[in-house]
Amino acid sequence: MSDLINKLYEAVIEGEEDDALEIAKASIEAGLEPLKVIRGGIQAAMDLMGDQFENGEAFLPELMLAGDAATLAMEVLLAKIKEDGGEGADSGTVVIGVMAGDHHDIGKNLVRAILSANGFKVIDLGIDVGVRDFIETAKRENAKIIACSTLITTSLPYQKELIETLDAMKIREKYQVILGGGPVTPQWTNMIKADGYSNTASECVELCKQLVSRDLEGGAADPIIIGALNA
Ligand code: B12
Repeated sequence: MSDLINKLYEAVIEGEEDDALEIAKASIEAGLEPLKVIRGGIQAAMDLMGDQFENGEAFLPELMLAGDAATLAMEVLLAKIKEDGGEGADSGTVVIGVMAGDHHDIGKNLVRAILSANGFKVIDLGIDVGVRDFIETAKRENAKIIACSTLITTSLPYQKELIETLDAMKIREKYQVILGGGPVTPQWTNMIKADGYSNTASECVELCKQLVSRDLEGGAADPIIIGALNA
């Protein structure tokens, strides 16, 4: 792996914001592929921090510093992904957000950037988004896809509530609801009758492309599951 990616990995783990930002910029100047840098330098570091936090080897202040360093580095890499993607064809509108109670937005931001770079119009509602906000925005923006991110187990029930609310409003068939984030599994996606799941942001592009092109005239279809590591 590139030396710069290793350096970014270390800087994120150490929570060194300035270093992480400079290394991310240097990786772009060196012509490294931004997604590869994100996976090796940021996502891998965040996974390690998550494991250490769970095992009691790292604590919340360290997690926060690492999260801040990751966010800063990610911003420049996301800008590069967007720039490389250009305008692209209009693939449809996606409303994205992090479920109520959850403030983790690094993964959601990555999904947003990659979808935009691939021609989707993405309306980003940010973090801690209520069910009604998702639905009202999707109606107003004439979106076809509602993308729900969550990293904490306690926010999972809001994904179920979103689908039940669409059902109760009798507008379920108008939207393809897709799910992602750590505690989300294909089983959960099936159980709450969502329309799709992908394990990573890059797989989400294929997921959305398949969903916007599928014909639902015959009624509800099985969810599309892509890259399900935890299946
Ligand atoms: C960074 C971090 C933080 C930062 C968040 C900074 C930020 N701006 O996001 C801070 C320090 C603030 C934080 C706080 C907390 N955290 Co935290 N955090 C993490 C950590 C280490 C990394 C998350 C991350 O950014 N990963 C990198 C990104 C790129 O990956 P990702 O989010 O998984 O996204 C990818 C895919 O999931 C997918 N994806 C994501 N969203 C979507 C959406 C769709 C539609 C699709 C298709 C795909 C998709 O695509 C992405 C890219 O491929 C994780 C551990 C981990 N390994 O996940 C814990 C973790 C998520 N946190 C955890 C906890 C417990 C907390 C706190 C409750 C701690 C506390 N006691 O206060 C608080 C919660 C605050 C809140 N209300 O949200 C637990 C959650 C356990 C659980 N299952 O409920 C974890 C798993 C740590 C652990 N192992 O215990 N955290």
